[in-house]
Amino acid sequence: MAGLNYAHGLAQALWQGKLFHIDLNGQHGPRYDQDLRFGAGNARGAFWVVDLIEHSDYDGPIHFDFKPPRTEDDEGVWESAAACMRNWLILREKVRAFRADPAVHDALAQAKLDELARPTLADGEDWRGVRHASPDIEALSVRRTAFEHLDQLALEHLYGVRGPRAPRSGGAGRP
Ligand SMILES: [Mn+2]
Repeated sequence: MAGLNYAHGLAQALWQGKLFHIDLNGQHGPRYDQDLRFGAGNARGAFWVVDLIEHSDYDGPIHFDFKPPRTEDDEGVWESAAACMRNWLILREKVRAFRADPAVHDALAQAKLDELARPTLADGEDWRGVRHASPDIEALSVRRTAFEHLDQLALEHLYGVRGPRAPRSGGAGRP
C-alpha cells in the first residue's frame, strides 16, 4: 500500500532472520488496501515475491489475504481462493524455469549477486577514512549493475517467451 517494493521488504526480513509469516494478495500501485487475488495487479512484483520465497530458506506459512469482489457469489469466492493458489503454482513454475536458464545465471553474475553478502566496509576501515577517501572516478564510471538485463529476462519468462513453454518460432519468438 505504501508503494514500497514488497519483495525487497520480505528480503530484508529474511536477511535479518525475522520473516515468520507472509500474507499474499494483489495490488495496483499505492492505493487503498485492494487485496486482489494473488497474481492479479502487479504480476511482475508477484513473480519476484515467488522467486524470493522459492529460493530462500523460508519454511513458514504462505497465506493469502485477499478479498473477492462483493459481486461474487459463494462459487466465485471459492474460485478466487483457488486462483490465488493456482497463480502461486504458475509463478513457481516460471521462477524455476527462470533460475534454470543459463542466461539468467550469467545475468546474476553480471549483477554481482555474489558480492551482495560482502560487507562494504573493508578490514581496518572506519568512518574516519571516508573524510579522506579519493574514489577512482574512471573505475566508478564504467561500473554497472546490469539489473535491466536481469529484469528483462524475468519479464520474458513471465510473458512466456522464454522457458519450456515458450513459442519456438514466429510471432512472439525472441530475436
Ligand atoms: Mn490487506
